[in-house]
Amino acid sequence: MKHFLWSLACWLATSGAYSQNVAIQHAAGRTSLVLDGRWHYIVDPYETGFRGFQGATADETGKLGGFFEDSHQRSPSDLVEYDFDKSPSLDVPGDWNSQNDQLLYYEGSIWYEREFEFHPRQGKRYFLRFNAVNYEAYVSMNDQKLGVHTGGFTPFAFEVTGILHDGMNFIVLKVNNTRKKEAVPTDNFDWWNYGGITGSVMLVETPSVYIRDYRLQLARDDPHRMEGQVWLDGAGAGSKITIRIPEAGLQKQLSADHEGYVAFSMPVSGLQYWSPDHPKRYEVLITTEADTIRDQIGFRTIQAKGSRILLNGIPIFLRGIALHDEDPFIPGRPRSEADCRMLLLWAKELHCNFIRMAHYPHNELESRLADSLGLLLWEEVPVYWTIDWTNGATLKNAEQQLTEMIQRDKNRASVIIWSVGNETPNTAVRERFMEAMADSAHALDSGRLVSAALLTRTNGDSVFVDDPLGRKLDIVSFNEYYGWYGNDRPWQINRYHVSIPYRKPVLISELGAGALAGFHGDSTTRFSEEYQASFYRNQLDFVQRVPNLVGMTPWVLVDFRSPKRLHPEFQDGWNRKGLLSETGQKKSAFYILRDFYIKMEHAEPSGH
Ligand code: GCB
Repeated sequence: MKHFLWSLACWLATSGAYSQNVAIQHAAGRTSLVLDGRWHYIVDPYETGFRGFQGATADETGKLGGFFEDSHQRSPSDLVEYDFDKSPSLDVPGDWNSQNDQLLYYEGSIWYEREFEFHPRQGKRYFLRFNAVNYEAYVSMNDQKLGVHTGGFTPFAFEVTGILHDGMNFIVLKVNNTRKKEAVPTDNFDWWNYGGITGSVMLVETPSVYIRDYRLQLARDDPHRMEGQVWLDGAGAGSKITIRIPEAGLQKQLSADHEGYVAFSMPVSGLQYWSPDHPKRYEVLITTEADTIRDQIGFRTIQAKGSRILLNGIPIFLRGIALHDEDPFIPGRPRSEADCRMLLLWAKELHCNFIRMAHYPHNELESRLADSLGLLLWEEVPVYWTIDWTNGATLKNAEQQLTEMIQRDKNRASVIIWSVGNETPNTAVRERFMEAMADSAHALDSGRLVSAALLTRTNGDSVFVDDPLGRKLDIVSFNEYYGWYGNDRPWQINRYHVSIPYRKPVLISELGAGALAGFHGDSTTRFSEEYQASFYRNQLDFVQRVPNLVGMTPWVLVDFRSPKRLHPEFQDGWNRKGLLSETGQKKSAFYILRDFYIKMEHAEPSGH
C-alpha cells in the first residue's frame, strides 16, 4: 500500500522532536490492544531504509539516531524498491533467528511493519509499549517518529495520543542487533544474540490523568510497616489517591503533590508473608478519580545480616540454579507464558527455591510466574566481561537498563537480588564503573540486596574472593569452574580452600561442567554424563566448606545456544553445562543436585 512506501522514505526526511520513552507500570493490567501476531519484515543489511539510496548512515553523520535528521538526497527508487505488504512475516513476540534458517546468524537491521484498525476514545490517552526489542529500536507510527530505545531486554513505551488515527494505523520500526564494543552487553558474550521484537507489543489505553507507576513493599527492616510511592501523570496538586488491600483490611487515602507524586508509609498487622513455601499474594487496588489499577503483590522482607540472608527474619539457604531466557524447544527466546512456565517448573522439579536470571532481564512474565510459584529471583543487567569501562555513554546505557529493570519488577516479591554484572575483571577503570552501578542499584531500590558475580584469584590451592567491588555489595557472589576448565578434574576440586575477607553472605553464582546428554564414559571422560555427575558430587562436598555460604546457582539449568561453543561433536553451537539437554532430557547430574537440594530443604527452617 502507498502509505507504507511513503512512510519509510518520508520518515527519513522528517526531522524534529519525538516522544519520550515513558514507563507504564503493569501495562498488562490495563485496557489494551495486543499487537502480537504476524508482522511484515524487510531484511536491510545495507541500511538502505536509513540512508536512502546513496546517503550517509546515522553512524557516518556522527549522530545517535541521526537518521531522524538525515535528509540526504535519495533516489526515486527509494519509493518503489520495497513493499511491506508483499514482504514475508515474522511472529511477534519472537526473535528472528529462530523463525527463518537464513536469519539464524543474522546481525544487523530488520524493518518491521504492522497495520491495525483502531478507534481511539475521546478523553483517553494511548501508549505504544514494547516489552523487549533487541537491541536498538527506531519506532514510528503513522509516519511520525516516536523515538529510539537502546537495550535489548527491558520495556519501553511512547505516547501516541493524537498520533493514532480513527481507522487504519500502522507501525514501522527498525530493529538492529549489531554487536558493538561500546554496547551493553559488549561485542563478546557466551549466548545467542537473538534479534527482533522478542516481547509483546501493546497499545495501552489510560484516562487523561493516570497512575503511571507505583511501588508497594514492606519496609526492609520492619515487617509491620508498608512503604510505597505512587506517581500520577497529568495530575494537578492535591489529586486524591486511595490504596486498598481488601483481604488485609487495609485502606489509605493519599494526596499527590504538584508533580503527581506521593510517598507513604503505614502500619500493617496480621499479614501473611510471601515465601517460597507460601507464595501468598494480595490483590492491591490503587484508585484515583478516573483511574484504577489492580495488581497481585506479595509482601516479604529480605535482609543481609552479618553473614546470613534473612527472609521474613528467618535465615534461608538459596537452593538455586542459573537460567538463560531461552526455550530449547524453539530454540529461541520464550514467546508465551507456557514457554516461561516450563522453564520455571524445571527449576521447581530440581527443588530450587531460587533462580539466577542470567545475564540480562528475562521475559517479564517470568517474575510474575515466580511470584505465583514461590521462586526467589536474582535479576541481572548484561554488564558482562569486558565492557567499555571508560566510555561515559556505556555507563549511562548500563544505568538505564538497570533503572528499567528495577522499574519493571520492583513490586515482585520473588525478586530479592539485583545483580549489576558478571565476571568483570578487576581493574581501576572497571572498579569506578561497577561501583557507580552498585550505588545506583542501592539508590533505586533500598529494599532489596545488591550483588554481582565476581571473579576469584587463585594461587595454588588457595582461592581468594577479595575483589574490591565486594565492599559495595550486600552479597559477595563468585563464579568458579574448578574441575572443568584448565587441567582440573572432578576429584581435584576438594584441594581448594576459599578465603573471603568480607563478613557478608556468600553465594556461588556459577559452577558447572559440560555433558552431552546420552554420551557415556567414566568420570575422566570429558563431556560424558559421568564426568558431569562426578563433578557435581565433588563440588557439593567442596561448597559446604565455603565460609558464610548462603546459596548457590550452578551453571546452568538447560543447555543453551552459543556461537562460542565450537566443538563439532559435543557442542555444535550449544553450551553443554545444562542439567537438561536441549530436548529436555535430564542428565545424571540433575538428580545429584536435586537430591542435595531435597536434603537442604529438609534441614532448613521455612521462611514464612
Ligand atoms: C561463565 C560465564 C557464563 C558462561 C560460563 C561457561 O563464567 O559467566 O556466561 O556461559 O562461564 O559456560 O563457561
